Amino acid sequence: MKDRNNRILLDMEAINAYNATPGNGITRPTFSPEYQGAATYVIDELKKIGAEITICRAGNIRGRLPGAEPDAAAVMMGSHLDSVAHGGQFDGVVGVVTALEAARAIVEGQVNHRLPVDVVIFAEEEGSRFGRGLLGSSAWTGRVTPGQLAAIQDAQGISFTAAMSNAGIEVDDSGELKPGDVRAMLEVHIEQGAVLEKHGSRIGLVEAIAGIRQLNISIHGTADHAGTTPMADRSDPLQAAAGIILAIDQIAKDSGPHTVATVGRITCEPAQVNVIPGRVRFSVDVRDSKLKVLESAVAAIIQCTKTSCSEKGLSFEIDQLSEAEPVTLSKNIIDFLEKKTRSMDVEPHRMISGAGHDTALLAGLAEAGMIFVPSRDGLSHCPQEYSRLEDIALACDILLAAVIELAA
Ligand code: HGY
Ligand code: MN
Ligand code: MN
Repeated sequence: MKDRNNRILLDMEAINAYNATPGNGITRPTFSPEYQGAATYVIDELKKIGAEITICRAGNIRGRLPGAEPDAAAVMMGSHLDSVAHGGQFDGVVGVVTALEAARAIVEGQVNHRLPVDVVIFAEEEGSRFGRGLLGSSAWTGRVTPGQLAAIQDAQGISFTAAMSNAGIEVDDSGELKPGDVRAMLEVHIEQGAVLEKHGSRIGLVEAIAGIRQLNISIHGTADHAGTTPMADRSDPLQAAAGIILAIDQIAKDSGPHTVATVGRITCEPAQVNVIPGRVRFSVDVRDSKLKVLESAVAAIIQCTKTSCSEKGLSFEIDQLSEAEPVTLSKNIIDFLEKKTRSMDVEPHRMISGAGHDTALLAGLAEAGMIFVPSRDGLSHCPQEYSRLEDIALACDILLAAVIELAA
């Protein structure tokens, strides 16, 4: 097996050994002991090749190869190590290990590069611990202020900054990334869908990343006795929620060919078999690559909630958990990556990403591109997630060739 393939495999195995749910998918919440173990492994590997490590106030890790002009705008590559609960072994990890391996190749090959080359690990990409996705990259690019970051808490009431200090993380770069700091951002990621497989392509080049709105809808009724309360006398928020959730499915189908909406979490209080619920809360994740379509789908969901609750005499609140605008990635970078891919006798497939990525935030201040590898059966965010090592290694070769040329 090619040395590169072998090292990528060993890196992925080493990272995924840090897992809170062995045998039941990967669970690696940001700043958890498992996360710290995985991050420390990558940091140690970066230190072995002489990279300078800094950690910013939002927990993003950067390993820098300074280059001939260490103060110039850097070529950045990387992804994330946090996971959803019971997720897969490849989401985020593939982008980190290919960046690590490309950095090794640059150092071992004594490649002269003018610009700094950064390997980055973005914190809290999934939002699984602190409830807001793309949090590390949003804070690093100034979309989340230090005050907002300090106020964000996990389900146990531990704040983001307290969780960092509890994990013993020392911040040594409180700066925000500014235009001019980054020459380009490249991220390798699994596709997490079935488009590449359907097209028989080994490599996807992302033209746009879908926008996301994540909401939390709370509906308040009256908890009451399940046996003595006639149906006509009930204020049952779960009945309203059920109707809204069904309507959300139809709203997405009616909004646009690529619109998707998901209710992934629902809680019912007091959650007793013989008690009519008093309160129901559920999440809504809405996405589309066109801002107008996304916004009209969200507006329709809000209107549906208003109408349903007023008809039933129920009160409600809607909180926005997170938002990311749809982003078009750099045509220059896509053309450039396409040329690099074709030089390796592989025909890439241009596509939209339905999944959100940290690269969307970096695209606001630098030319950005994403290289996708196929996901078997399109599965992701589940233990069955799988991508072929040879596709990951190919993506690494393309990443390496691109970074060497961009940093020259
Ligand atoms: O939810 C997403 O799109 C990504 O996996 N965080
Ligand atoms: Mn991911
Ligand atoms: Mn993910």
